[in-house]
Amino acid sequence: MSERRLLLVNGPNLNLLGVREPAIYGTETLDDVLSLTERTAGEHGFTVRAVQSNHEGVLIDAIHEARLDCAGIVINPGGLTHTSVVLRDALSGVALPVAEVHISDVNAREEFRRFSYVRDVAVVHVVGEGVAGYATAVTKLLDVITGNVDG
Ligand code: CA2
Repeated sequence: MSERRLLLVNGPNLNLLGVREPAIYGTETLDDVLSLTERTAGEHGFTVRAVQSNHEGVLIDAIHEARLDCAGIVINPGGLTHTSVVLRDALSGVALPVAEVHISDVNAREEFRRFSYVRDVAVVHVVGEGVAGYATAVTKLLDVITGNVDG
C-alpha cells in the first residue's frame, strides 16, 4: 500500500447537492459528504483528498495524480457514470482499488442509469443509501485495502 490517503471524486453537478432536487438526492451538501468521508477514513487512520468538477479532464488529471500518493479512490462519477469511456480508462489505468458510489438507487430510476462504464473497474459498489453511502464505500474500500476482506 502507498500512503494512507484516499482520493474522493465527485463528478458533474454534485456541487448542487442539497441545493436542488432534494427529493432524489436529499438535503445534505457536498461539504457534508466531505466531512463524512474524512471522518470515516480518519477512524481508520486515513486522510482524504477531494475533488469535484464539472469538467471531465479535471477529474481525469486528479485520478492520474492519485497513482502517486493514494491507496484507493472513492468515486461518484455523476452522469459520467453512464457515458464516459475516458473516465473508465483513467480508473483502470491507475490500477488503484475503486469504490463506485451513487446516492440514489440508479437501478430504480430511468433505464439509462442502469448501465455504468465504471462498474467493472470498481471493487466496491454502493447505490441508493443516500449520502451515508459514502461512509459505506469508504469502509468497504478500506477493508479491501487493508486486507480485512477479499473484496
Ligand atoms: O445517484 C447518484 O449519485 C448519481 O450518480 C447522481 C448523478 C446521476 O446522473 C446518476 O445517474 C446518479 C447526478 C448528479 C447530479 O447531482 C445533483 C444533485 C442535486 C441537484 C441536482 C443534481
